[in-house]
Amino acid sequence: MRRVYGNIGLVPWLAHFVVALFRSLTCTDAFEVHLWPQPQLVEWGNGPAIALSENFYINADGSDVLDQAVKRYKSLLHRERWLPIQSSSEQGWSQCSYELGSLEIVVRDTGAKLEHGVDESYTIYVKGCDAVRTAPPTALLSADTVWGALHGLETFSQLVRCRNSANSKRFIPHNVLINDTPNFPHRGIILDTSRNFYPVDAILRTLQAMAYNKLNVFHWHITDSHSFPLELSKEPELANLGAYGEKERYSSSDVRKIIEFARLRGVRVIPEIDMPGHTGSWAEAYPDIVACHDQFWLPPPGLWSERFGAEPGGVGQLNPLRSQTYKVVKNVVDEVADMFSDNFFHGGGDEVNQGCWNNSTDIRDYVKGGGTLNELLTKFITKAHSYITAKKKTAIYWEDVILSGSINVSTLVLPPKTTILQTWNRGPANTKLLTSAGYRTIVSSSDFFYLDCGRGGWVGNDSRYDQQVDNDPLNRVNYGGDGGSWCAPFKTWARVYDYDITFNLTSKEAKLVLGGEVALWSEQADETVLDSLLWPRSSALAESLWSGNRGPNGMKRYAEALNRLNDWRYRLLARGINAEPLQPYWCLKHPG
Ligand code: CP6
Repeated sequence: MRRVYGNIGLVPWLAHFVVALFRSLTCTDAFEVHLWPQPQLVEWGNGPAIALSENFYINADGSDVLDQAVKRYKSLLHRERWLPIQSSSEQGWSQCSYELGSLEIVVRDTGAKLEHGVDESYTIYVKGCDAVRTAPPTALLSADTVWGALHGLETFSQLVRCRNSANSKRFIPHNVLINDTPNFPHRGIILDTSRNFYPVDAILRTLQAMAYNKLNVFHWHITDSHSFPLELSKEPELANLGAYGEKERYSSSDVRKIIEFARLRGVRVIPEIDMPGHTGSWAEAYPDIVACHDQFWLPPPGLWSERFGAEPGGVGQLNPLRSQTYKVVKNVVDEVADMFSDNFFHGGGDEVNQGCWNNSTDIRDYVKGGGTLNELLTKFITKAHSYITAKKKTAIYWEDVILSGSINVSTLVLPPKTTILQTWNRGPANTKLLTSAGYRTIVSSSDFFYLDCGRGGWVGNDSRYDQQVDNDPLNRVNYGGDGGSWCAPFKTWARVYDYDITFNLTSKEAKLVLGGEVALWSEQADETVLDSLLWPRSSALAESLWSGNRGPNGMKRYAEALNRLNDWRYRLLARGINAEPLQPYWCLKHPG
């Protein structure tokens, strides 16, 4: 990856400081626009606001992706007459006597493929309307790749606003220079479409919202124990019997549509087939290859600890001793690898549970004969990994393949260092373990990035109310025995925003952190709550991974972020994304 703007750490801060000082001496503050995520470097110039001409157009050539993006943004710019939520004063407004006729886009390499590490940088320069005002203003967006140009178009759209509610004319601020590139190449969302089904258009809407936020990875947790919603021609019975119904499944043309919609917006789609754990749904078609698939259960009687000796993990795990297992797994991996164009493939590997495997007689015999469960997991992952690499894909696994609560760590599978591991337990401690072991790492810490947390499970322990509520653990709400949003507390936007995914790492270790993903596990979610669970908290991740938004002393600037995020939330609403509010509206009307 070519880094265009080398030292992006200090330069923008110096620039911000100088520009802020300068701005305070001019009377241009009334013309405020809010950008999200905050670009690395913005220089707000000094000068009059520039109106966009009514037949404003965008000029670009060369690529299909860019042509389509130009159409979308032309229409968005035409439709969206944004007035910032907190904008009231028009003091200090002055207006350029020329209008801005067009935005010119120049892309150096229109052929760059959308893949991990592709250059996403862009530069915007709106200039003209100087004191002399002798020539019409111009706007230029330049980028190395179309993927950078897409981000630039999004930023450009956020620069455009109205002056007041009485006038729908669009304006762009004075002389603006923006130099932008992300801090982390991998910025994503995990969506679990197994516990509850999401229609295709809910996924498309999510991809559109991701593009607005410059998020670039849709990690699609397609299958799990509860349902198998993916149609596969090599294994049709998996969805025929494992999906919730005729309509609750994705056809190959649905998948193509999702991937192409995402690609046109600069978003990669990474499929996850979770295995060997979390495969109960496979048993509808193949009961013989799935251990403990009959362990879906209703409480009470029996606690999880009595059944499995641990908290619930998966119910239904592929049996690594059956040769049929590998036939099915190879068919699934081969077809999914061909369906999805991205060269990353997520092979799952989380929460493998000893108790479940012990449930199978052949596994019990194997263990009696001196075999260990770790060997079984190693055998499974090694084989499945060879199917993934045979398709020229880079495998991602959950960290559990080397660190596990229920299986002894020291003897666990050691995948090759080309593999990427995704952490979800123990916050920074596990990121440290994975990166110090030399693995490239994606951070999805459940303590910070699990968007389903704090809404689920059972009554919960609160000793103040022991007399008033029934805290009997037997009464915990059941999810069918597999996983569950049992985490607490609810993760606020500020918590997502503030988490430093490279905390306590050496610079060598930090370089192995590719980025992060927030997760929406769907035991208690479907499309009715999708937008409000994802947004604007995923926007907080988006900015944190894009520019970090850190001050010179390393601290986050919540007050500043809050204003912008409030405005961004309302702008997302206007764009059709049902993002939840951050505050009472009153606070927005009484700033400061
Ligand atoms: N499903 C799968 C889940 C979870 C995981 N994998 C999960 C575990 C704990 C919490 C939330 C979600 N429901 N397949 C873990 C990666 Cl708190």
